[in-house]
Amino acid sequence: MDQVTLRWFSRDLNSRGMLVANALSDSVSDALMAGHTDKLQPLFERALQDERLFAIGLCSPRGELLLHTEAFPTLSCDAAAALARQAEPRLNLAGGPVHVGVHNVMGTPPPPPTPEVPDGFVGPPAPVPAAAPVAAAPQQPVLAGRLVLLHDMSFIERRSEDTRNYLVGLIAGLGLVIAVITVVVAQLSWRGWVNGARALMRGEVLFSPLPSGPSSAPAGEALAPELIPLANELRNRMRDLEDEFRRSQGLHTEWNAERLRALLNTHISGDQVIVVSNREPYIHERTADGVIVKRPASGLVTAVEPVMRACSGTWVAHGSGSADRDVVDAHDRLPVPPGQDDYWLRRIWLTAEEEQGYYYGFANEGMWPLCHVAHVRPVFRESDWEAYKAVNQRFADAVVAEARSEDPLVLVQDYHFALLPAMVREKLPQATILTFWHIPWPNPESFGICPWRKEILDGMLGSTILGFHTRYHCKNFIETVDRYLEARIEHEHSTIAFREKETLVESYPISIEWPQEEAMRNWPSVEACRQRVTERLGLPQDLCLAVGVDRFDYTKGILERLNAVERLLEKWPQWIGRFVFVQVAAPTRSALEEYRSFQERIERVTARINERFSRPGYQPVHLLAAHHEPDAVNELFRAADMCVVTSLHDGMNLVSKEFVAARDDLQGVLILSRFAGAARELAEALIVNPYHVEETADALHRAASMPAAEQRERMASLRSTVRESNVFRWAGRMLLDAGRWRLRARIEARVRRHQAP
Ligand code: ADQ
Repeated sequence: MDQVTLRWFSRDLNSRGMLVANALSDSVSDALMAGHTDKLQPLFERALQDERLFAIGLCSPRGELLLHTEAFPTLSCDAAAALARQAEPRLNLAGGPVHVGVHNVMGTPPPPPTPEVPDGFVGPPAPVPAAAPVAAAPQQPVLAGRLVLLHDMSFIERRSEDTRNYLVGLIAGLGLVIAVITVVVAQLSWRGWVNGARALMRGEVLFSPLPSGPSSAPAGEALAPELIPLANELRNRMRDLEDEFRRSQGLHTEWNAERLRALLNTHISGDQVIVVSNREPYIHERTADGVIVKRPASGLVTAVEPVMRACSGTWVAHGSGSADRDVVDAHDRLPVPPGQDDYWLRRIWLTAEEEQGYYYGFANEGMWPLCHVAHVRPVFRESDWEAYKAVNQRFADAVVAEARSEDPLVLVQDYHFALLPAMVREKLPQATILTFWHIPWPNPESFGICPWRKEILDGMLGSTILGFHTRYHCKNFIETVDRYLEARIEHEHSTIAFREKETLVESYPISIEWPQEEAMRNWPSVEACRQRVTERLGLPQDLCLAVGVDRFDYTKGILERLNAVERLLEKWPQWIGRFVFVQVAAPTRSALEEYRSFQERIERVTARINERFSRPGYQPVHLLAAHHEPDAVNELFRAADMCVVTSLHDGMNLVSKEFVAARDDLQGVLILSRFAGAARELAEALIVNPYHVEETADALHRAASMPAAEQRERMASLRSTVRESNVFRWAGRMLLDAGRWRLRARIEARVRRHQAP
């Protein structure tokens, strides 16, 4: 029993004792005054029926123990009084402690007896002393005795024990309830934390702005409020690290127009840059409204145009527009882009026969299917070959005519000009000729079917540097040279020595120009794009929109894509009415039977699918066989839920990169053929084998059902790849190699001059 409890109970017992003493005091005082204390014994015994009263003793005012109950210990009245005065009036007995209380009992002594008057005495009344009261005054109470009350204290221990047990039980119960509540609350907030932490780990809230409201966060993945400061902190830290990394890398990571220009000024300073391609970057067409300027749907143009704007050279290309001749000067030149005049476009005019033989015939019926191995047989006609040679020579002559020095930097584009490098080299031996092959290079067996394989390889090896999109294509080319030419190959340096000249064979994955911040700010929002596209095509708003953007070319896998859409609707009928595929296809090479029949076949398959799955107000496939301006293509990319690229074979494929660049909202899924060069860089796309209809249909289903968070994660990674590996990097790496090569060539020439007798 602790001191506090004891003191508390002592006070309680004192008050109880007073009550008992008060109750007994009248009887006790009467008995004492009357001197009949023996009558008190039964009274005391009755009082002891209160279980807490242990014994009662009665003391005289002089301290003699007059009376006591049976259990009263050997305790004198003085000792009891001394104990009772203590702060803890306790007396330890064999049976346990007792509380000692001593209470005064006051009594009024009986009045003194009045003098007796004899019977019959009549006389005058006795004189009353002046001081004596008239009537008998009441007696003052005097101490009649003291009650000694001994209270059993064992009940305090019992009570204390009970209280302790009760308290322990209460605390245990409370603890249990609190624990249960804590577990429930913790469970709930832990889930929030875990989801938030997961989102953090996935980098969602680090790469994208924090969700502004519940609706903007993917279901169940809102960041717990307590994680927001952590996310901010992490994001800032990541930004710092990124900046630090960039700084530590200096200029070597970020490629942009300025850096390319700086490189041209340092490594190729004062050197003239001439680009040669079949397709011109701007086509002037005569229409009913006058002359209009069009940009062709061409990956090559998309890639090379920003380079030319950066280096202000001359671009030699076939003038194919109906109004092209009307806008050039006396030297068949005009400054472009219209209104900006960054570089010169030199147009070459071809007759219909020349175009037929060189372009449609040898290039597109021969070389294109030969290099793509897309199960369309190449056609090799002698007349086409002759035209090809003649046109290559004409372009080579134009390059030589445009050259202002004996060593210009000539950038030859694509399979239309396989012979041109050697032709230019013949006239300008000091020129640095950089040939980029935009399409794949097949294995030696496939290439071997070309009747003029040696001439083609010979012509290409006139290049100083020969670029392909991938190492795989480089390897195929080197093996092909090894098979068909007598050349010295240095695999370690990836060079081929042929006819006393060396050619470096290197991979330069092409890309797009990453959109400028300002341009991106001016883009209509994704929601606005969606609204415009759905309104224009009469589509419901809440649908899954897949898009394909290509030239109408059999290598692009448009047929395989349509088959996959059909299979999707068969296999997952829940998508009928909710999945729409929009294929934008720019007619191309329509003069060729293969292309015309391909387009007709696509139209037939589209009609078949629409017949099978159309419902009132719903048509699953929309085929837009038309050229679209870049803004319209961008709008479509931004409106879509996925972009489908299923090329059967593609050098790189820029559509996939343009789609990624368009999605600054980090949404949208890219489905990409493993046979496109881009698949080597864009690993976070859903990579498919387009020949496998089932696999492609499954990918469509997966893309259509992909959670927003996964889309964000994949898209963020894709975007950082495309942003870094942009077209300036492609051009910059080639030009750096060219610059090194030129430096080496100049040093060698100087050494030779010194050595000359
Ligand atoms: P292409 O075969 O033309 O290019 P791709 O790389 O996809 O293929 O580029 C096509 C370009 O044309 C893109 O910029 C795209 O936006 C545009 N385009 C496509 N369809 C269009 C349409 N209907 N309307 C408007 N624009 C459209 C070749 C090789 C590729 C290689 C490029 C660059 O075949 O493998 O990536 O050169 O080297």
